[in-house]
Amino acid sequence: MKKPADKKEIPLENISDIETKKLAEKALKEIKEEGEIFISSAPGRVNLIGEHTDYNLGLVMPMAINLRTVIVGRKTKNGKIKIISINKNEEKEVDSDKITPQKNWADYFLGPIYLMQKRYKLKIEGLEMIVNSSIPMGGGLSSSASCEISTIKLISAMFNLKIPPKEVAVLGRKAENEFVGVPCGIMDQMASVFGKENKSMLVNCKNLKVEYIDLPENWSFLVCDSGVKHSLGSSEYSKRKAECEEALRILRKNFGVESLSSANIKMLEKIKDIMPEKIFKRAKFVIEENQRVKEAKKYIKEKNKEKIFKLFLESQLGLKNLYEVSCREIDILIEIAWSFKNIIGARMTGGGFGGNIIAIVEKGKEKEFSDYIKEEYRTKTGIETSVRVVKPSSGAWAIKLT
Ligand code: GAF
Repeated sequence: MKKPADKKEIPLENISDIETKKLAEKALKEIKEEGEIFISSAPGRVNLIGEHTDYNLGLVMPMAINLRTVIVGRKTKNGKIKIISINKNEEKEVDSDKITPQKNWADYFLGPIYLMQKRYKLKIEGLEMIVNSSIPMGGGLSSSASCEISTIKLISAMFNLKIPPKEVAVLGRKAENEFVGVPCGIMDQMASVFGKENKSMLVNCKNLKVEYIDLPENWSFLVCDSGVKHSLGSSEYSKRKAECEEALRILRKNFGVESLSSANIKMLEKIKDIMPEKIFKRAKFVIEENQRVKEAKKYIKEKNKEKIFKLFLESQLGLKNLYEVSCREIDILIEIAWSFKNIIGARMTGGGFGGNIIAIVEKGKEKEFSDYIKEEYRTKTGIETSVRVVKPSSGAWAIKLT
């Protein structure tokens, strides 16, 4: 093995994305040997609107953001898969022919590798992967999906696999559902694969069709972290999913619909009396939220700030009162955002029970908004919020570096 001092500089000039470059520079310092080195980069996302509709085969409107998970990696011959996390300052190693869930952060990388070994009959002798991410973990900005998608892209580049983009997203979700054990929908993986600069996406989760929506140039997108992630999040997520299945069972029996997203409010009202109240509330939220995504597309195109404000507000109130996935801290943070005089729209983003809110303000108002929400949130809760301006960004990719 060569000493680090003897190592050649690895060229990064072909990488135009500044965030990736920054993350890669640090990761490359950990590569111990020269030879073929590959790099992958996958974004996190914010969901503008369409929450908890993905696993109901409905519509979502995420945008990929300029926070990314970068992996640099190389093939080895020692029969081991070694993953080094710069963020955690930890490394994990498993036998490459005996990958099983480790019940820790490594599973977001091992899951996709395991599935790819099986599906594409890959012979992996060994791998070394160094991961560096700027997506906060557990903040509802899809750090897990970005790890899965970055891994799939990296392995595809290394083994010269041409996997169609939708299959990449499906594989990422499968890894999370079956290997990590989280019953998520497909939104986050779709956003990480299909992101585009300056655009959000309208994804139909039934057929995985993606339509790109131009975002007004003078709108700025900010994420504000509530600073909490309530542990009941994952168990409540599974409960909501089961409640939606129960609502669908009753709706299907009466109207033959194939998903909650193909039902409507009239149908729901007709069977209100035979549906438990909680199940009714969950179904009402999903049906209305799906409708809001369609309206959001129209109002974004029209740059109609008042209508967007109202839609985001109704989405948030539905998440709080009907779907019951908000929490005290998010409610406070949102109320503060809504009270900012130049706000265009604000709502929680992601699964709920903490994490981040997304707020839209006009360009030039970012600092004023950030100072305002930080100060007010500190006064009301004693918690510091971190505010980040995020930009709609491109989806995942991978290349051979050397
Ligand atoms: C999480 C899940 F991973 C997504 O699939 C989605 O259901 C979201 O919560 C809620 O809209 O991010």
